[in-house]
Amino acid sequence: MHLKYVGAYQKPEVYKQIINFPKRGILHGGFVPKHCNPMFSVAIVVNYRDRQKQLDVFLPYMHNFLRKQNLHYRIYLVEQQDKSPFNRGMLLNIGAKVAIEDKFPCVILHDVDLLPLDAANLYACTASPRHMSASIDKFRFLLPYDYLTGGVLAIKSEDFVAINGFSNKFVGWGGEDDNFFFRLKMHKIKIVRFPHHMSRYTMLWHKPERPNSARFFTLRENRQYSAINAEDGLNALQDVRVRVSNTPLYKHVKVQQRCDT
Ligand code: BGN
Repeated sequence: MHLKYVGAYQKPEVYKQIINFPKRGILHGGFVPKHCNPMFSVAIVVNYRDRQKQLDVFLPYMHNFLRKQNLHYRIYLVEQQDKSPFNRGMLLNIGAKVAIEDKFPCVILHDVDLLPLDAANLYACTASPRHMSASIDKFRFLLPYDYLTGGVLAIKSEDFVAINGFSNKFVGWGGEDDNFFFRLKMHKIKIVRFPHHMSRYTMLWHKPERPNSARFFTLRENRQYSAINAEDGLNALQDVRVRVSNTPLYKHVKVQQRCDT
């Protein structure tokens, strides 16, 4: 099939790398195909709190979807267990850190309310970070803006480390992904996308989150004093307690902030 890559949709170069994997065919929070050698090792890192109904749909759907792609993959469910405002950036930092310590060369940062609709949407990293959820039903399958990186993003672990992950300062809804784009830009890392018809997702319904009004300020501050980004991110996760356990369907990364208010 001839694919057209238009505008924000560029032809990506695929990044092939595997790591040692556990026994084939066995669920260990993930999967290794039985009948072929996988070309990709991928950690799916999911930020989560209190969305049991969505999780009950997400997990079986994703395992079915991913198993068909013949990948070596593992799902990391990163759960914020304290009552402080939700911190997506911090959770993704912690989940990615655990996955990178497990030697995964590629992390896919994934919201729990998004389900991929196209089998061709390969859950693997490209040479440049790939924004995977470019076409969501909630946004009438249109990309809201060109530099959006929220929803689902595949990024090589080395790039995630190079930009120091996400800021930990965006609490509540919004902004952390825009700052993430700014971090990529500062490091001259461009994002790519698969074509529209390979990037469709459906969003599971939930009550709208209340946007955090401080996000404008934090975004501006991080832009103005860009050195902040080097001190706030993957390298600044001291104030959290992290416990990791294994379940058949995911590796559970439980997060509790020490200064819980
Ligand atoms: C944007 C949010 C993103 C979110 C997308 C899609 C902000 C920052 C304001 C300048 N950005 O508006 O975080 O992923 O919508 O929902 O709120």
